[in-house]
Amino acid sequence: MQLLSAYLKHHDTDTELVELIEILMVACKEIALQLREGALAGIHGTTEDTNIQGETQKKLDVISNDILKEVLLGNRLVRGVASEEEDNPVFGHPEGRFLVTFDPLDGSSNIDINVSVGTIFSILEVPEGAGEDSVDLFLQPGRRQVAAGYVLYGPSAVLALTTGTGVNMFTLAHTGDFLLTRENVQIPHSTKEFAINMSNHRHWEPAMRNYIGDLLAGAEGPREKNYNMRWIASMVAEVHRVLTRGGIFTYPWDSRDPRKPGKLRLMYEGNPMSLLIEQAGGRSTTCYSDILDVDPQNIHQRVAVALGSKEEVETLMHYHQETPSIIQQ
Ligand code: P6P
Repeated sequence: MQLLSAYLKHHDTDTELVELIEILMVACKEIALQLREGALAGIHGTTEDTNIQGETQKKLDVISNDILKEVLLGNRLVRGVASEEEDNPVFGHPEGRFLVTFDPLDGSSNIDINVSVGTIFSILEVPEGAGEDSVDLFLQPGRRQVAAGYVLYGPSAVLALTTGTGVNMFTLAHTGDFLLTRENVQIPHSTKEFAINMSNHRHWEPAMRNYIGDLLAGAEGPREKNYNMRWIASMVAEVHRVLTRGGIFTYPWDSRDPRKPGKLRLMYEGNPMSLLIEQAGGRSTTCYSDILDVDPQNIHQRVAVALGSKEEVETLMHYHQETPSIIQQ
């Protein structure tokens, strides 16, 4: 079994990027340890605070965020970080080459019920000729990411990582090492499994209602096959399932708050997950266009997401091309 750092070096990964990924994993190992303690550590439950998203912060959201900030901002390679749990980016070394965005503990509403959660991360480079510390340094389209991945804290802790030449998975061993357990992950192009929060059905665009309705019609319907459904309410677990066996995961626009393009955040959920999915031969879109091409306007902006098996996502996009959108631009 190959160690993470040996694998990356063997594949000629930029040595400073390898160093950054290694320290990211130091933080994720600490988060995994805190999670393993569970209720014993007295860190379940919520704080009195809400984040910029208006979500009540779980104690472990804050703990995970602090671990990542401390480890990353303590390294000379890191110019700054942006987090779901921070109103604004936090800057570190003025000469730092990299910017890191992250959702420190995605799916944290699942912590108290002991269901899988994860850390999602995205690595960008400081643009050539960039000036002062500013949020603008981060506002780069997802195709500019130099690396992206997540650590899923499930029955085992698994890192899924891309540095732009495919997706590989590494499992955290009891020794504290991440060992290669899946190389060059490829998503099946077709699927019979979809993931969506069905309780929002009445709020979706007509195109999404038509698409899902045809999946539910099964073999007797226009798709001519029976589908299965999953919904874990942890994007990291959903994406891991899609990378592992195919499928489509979608959190589309809905009319509950028509001004919001979607629930999920572009810079530290949509973009990193989209790079992984594309690198594994899948497709990741807003339902209308590729997420990696979205031009970010603000660090916490939201995005509609439909990602997974290429043929299935392209079929969903076709439904959206055929039916006029009701979203006010
Ligand atoms: P809902 C978790 O809060 C999250 O951001 C994603 O991880 C997950 O896919 C989604 O929201 C779940 O949303 O509305 O089903 O609770």
